[in-house]
Amino acid sequence: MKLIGRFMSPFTRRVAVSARTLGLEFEHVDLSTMTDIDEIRRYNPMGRVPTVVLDDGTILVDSAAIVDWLDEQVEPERRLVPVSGAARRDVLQLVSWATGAGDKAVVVHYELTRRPEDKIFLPAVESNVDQIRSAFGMLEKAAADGSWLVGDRMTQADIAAVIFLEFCEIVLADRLDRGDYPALVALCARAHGENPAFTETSPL
Ligand SMILES: N[C@@H](CCC(=O)N[C@@H](CS)C(=O)NCC(=O)O)C(=O)O
Repeated sequence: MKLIGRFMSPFTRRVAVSARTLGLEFEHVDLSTMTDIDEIRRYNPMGRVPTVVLDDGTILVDSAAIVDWLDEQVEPERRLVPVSGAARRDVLQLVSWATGAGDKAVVVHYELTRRPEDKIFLPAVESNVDQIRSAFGMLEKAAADGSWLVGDRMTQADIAAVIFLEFCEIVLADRLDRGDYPALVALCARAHGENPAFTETSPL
């Protein structure tokens, strides 16, 4: 399979880390929505990443649909989202806080980098940043006991929390204070220490 998108896109990076964690091979097609839009549209008419092209030519879009497909390629007990019950509910809920923060961070990033300077609307930026802080506040509470977010192994909740926090630290810079999220920062260190896919896909 091919994975289209740069690892600077946290949604693309989440797919890459998930695939590597599950031991699934992919060819990385390192295209940017800023500079390679025509090429991306050859795979995805909307020109968005991540886009996955399966070996039979099937196109998958949206990281949620893609990581769901990845999970289905492995035995139920290895899946990054537990198959049922409270653990599944909790993982999906925590992923939603993380991807919600990611959606807002992409909005802020585009507002600050893709608009003429005199058209940037700072009140909207600050309101989005507030929402991002609230989402990480929820994840910080879940991380407070110092272990994986749900159960005793890394799940999609940990992958999403780490990747979207690291993305926000890059694009929001001094608008996000990592000192406010010590448990999440510890989770990032643990994830990098136990799973090389995080460092191998680091956007920096
Ligand atoms: N909900 C989507 C969000 C993906 C997304 O926001 N991708 C951004 C890059 S990080 C993108 O393609 N931006 C270009 C555009 O939307 O036109 C997912 O989970 O895959």
